[in-house]
Amino acid sequence: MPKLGCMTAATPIGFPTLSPQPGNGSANPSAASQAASGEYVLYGLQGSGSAIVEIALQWCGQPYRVVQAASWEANAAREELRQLNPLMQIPTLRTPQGAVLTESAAILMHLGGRHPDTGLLGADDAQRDQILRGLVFVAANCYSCISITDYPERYTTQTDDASREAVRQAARQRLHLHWTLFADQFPARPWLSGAQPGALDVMAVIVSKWSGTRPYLEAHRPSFFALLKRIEALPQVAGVHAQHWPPSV
Ligand SMILES: N[C@@H](CCC(=O)N[C@@H](CS)C(=O)NCC(=O)O)C(=O)O
Repeated sequence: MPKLGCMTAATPIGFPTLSPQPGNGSANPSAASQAASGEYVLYGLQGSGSAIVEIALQWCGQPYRVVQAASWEANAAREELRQLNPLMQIPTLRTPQGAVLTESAAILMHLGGRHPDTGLLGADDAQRDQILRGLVFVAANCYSCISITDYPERYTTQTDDASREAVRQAARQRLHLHWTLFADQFPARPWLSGAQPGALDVMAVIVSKWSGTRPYLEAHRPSFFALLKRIEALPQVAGVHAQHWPPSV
């Protein structure tokens, strides 16, 4: 598997200290039996967008466990994921009440709304407006490009490698442009979410991990790149980040 976007890894992850861990996805109970488990159940994989939700769940002090699953990971949990989310995308989250939540931005809004004391959605209405705007910007304009760079064959009727690679490269350029527009429109004050870090910092720091975005930003928006490194080092972020992207030795 080429290391391009988020479809890169199969190492088990997600070992919060907040709840017992069941092991990997194939050993997990069925999706149906988890419905009233009293904890969040997160479908995800190392190096993927499920890191966004892990950070937020820990930030909110919510018990959860991770089911190792992804559309590209051929294990038993893959079918569970399909049942919950026919798009087969991660993160997919089952709430303690048994509801299914998909879309990382919506999950951040859910957790921030349920736990206002965490400040995930900012300290006041004006700040929240900008955080919600930023979350939708990243989901609509950046995360969506990752799907194209990972799966260019879905976005062209051409079947030859050169045509698919052309689609991938166009999406990659567009992704990098969208990040520069984001960096220019969402100033750090000193965090993307305002005086304190919050949901927009979490979304930006993870979605910028893929498809050459960080090297591009380092060259073209160095202060924004430095901000992302500061977000990575936050105590609310660093542990999950290191699990998903272990520091190279
Ligand atoms: N709109 C979704 C996108 C999620 C997404 O694209 N996840 C990737 C992993 S980082 C995925 O599961 N891709 C598999 C596929 O599309 O088959 C979100 O914002 O959460």
